[in-house]
Amino acid sequence: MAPENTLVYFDFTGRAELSRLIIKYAGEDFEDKRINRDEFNKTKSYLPYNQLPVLNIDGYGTLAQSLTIARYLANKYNLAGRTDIAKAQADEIVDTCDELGLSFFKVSFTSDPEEKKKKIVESIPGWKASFGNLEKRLTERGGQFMAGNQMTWADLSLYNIINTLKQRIGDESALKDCPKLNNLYDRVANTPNLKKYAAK
Ligand SMILES: N[C@@H](CCC(=O)N[C@@H](CS)C(=O)NCC(=O)O)C(=O)O
Repeated sequence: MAPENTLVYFDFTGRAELSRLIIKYAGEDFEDKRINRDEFNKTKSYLPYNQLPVLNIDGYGTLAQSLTIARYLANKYNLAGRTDIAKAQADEIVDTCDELGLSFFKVSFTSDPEEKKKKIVESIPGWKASFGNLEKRLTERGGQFMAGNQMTWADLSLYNIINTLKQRIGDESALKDCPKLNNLYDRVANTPNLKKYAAK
């Protein structure tokens, strides 16, 4: 049977990766459609906000906005949090990681490591403190999961931002004093579905 959902984005992690991780973690089948600039330019005017990502949902149509898509998928696959408070806790972490991700994205095209370091320090105020703050939040919430004492999309969002830090920024010093974040990252990375996905 053809996959029910098609997630459309460019061929990089960016604003689609959290949704990809949710779907992969849940072990669901979906089409991970990655298009190039030319294809994008041809379809742009048909997109709700002329931007990607979009999720084409069988029987509904097109859903836009990366965090809306990810939240929809988290709810669908029981990864949004069980209570109102757990959901809000998860949203808080996702928003924090999203903000960090945007700021990382802006500097990640600089290839010279020294130049990149300079840009990070100049343009991302308190970027190291952000990981310290997340470590503190995780500790306050029991040290195991970011929200509601169970795995949620907030943990996947943390995994995603740490991957961005490792792969695009190449400076992991911000995680030096964050044992709980590192431990959570390892637990998420070692889940069978995500291990398989990362190996690809
Ligand atoms: N708020 C939107 C932003 C989407 C966005 O900025 N998409 C970019 C790619 S990361 C895009 O489609 N750029 C192409 C363009 O605007 O021409 C979201 O979170 O989905």
